Amino acid sequence: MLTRIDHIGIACSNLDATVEFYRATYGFEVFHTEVNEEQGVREAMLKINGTSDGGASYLQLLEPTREDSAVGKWLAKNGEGVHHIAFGTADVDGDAEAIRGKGVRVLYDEPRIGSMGSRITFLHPKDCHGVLTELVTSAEPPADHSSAEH
Ligand code: CMX
Ligand code: CO
Repeated sequence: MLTRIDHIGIACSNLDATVEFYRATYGFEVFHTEVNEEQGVREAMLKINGTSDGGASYLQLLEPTREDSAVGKWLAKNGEGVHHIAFGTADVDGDAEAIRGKGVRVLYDEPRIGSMGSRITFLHPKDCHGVLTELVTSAEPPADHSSAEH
């Protein structure tokens, strides 16, 4: 079950300048940065809010590390802007299979590694009314409130 907006992915040509824009304009601070060579991105995660399922919602600022990456190709064609949306789920494998069963192309046979050790997959934008859509299960399992002691 998809339970939150995990992040909005924003393609930028200069990560440091874009991070500074979000800090100076809105006061959002960098929560985490990393390079994901498989995806061809240098990225910064800005945490916007926690969510009731124990997860969080972020902005994901993405600078390509190579021109032939997904973000590099997209930037060359469109310029900077919103690149994808990502929904959070406790079960990316199950949700991806269920969505594949509805006739939507899931881009990976098995989820791959995303930000902060999460497991991610993508749905083809042409099957999602023009929106590249990512599914994410974070590395940290959501807090199990049902077993919490009071
Ligand atoms: N949003 C909406 N449409 C998109 C898109 C996007 N981000 N990227 C491509 N498209 C559209 C193009 O406009 C094009 O449409 P037209 O044929 O009408 O012009 C069509 O999809 C094909 O685009 P393309 O430029 O030829 O690109 P590819 O088919 O080579 O790749 C995609 C498209 C979605 C398969 C590729 O971007 C991909 O594999 N994405 C998933 C991985 C990814 O985005 N990684 C970076 C983020 C990492 C992270 O979030 O952690
Ligand atoms: Co993403």
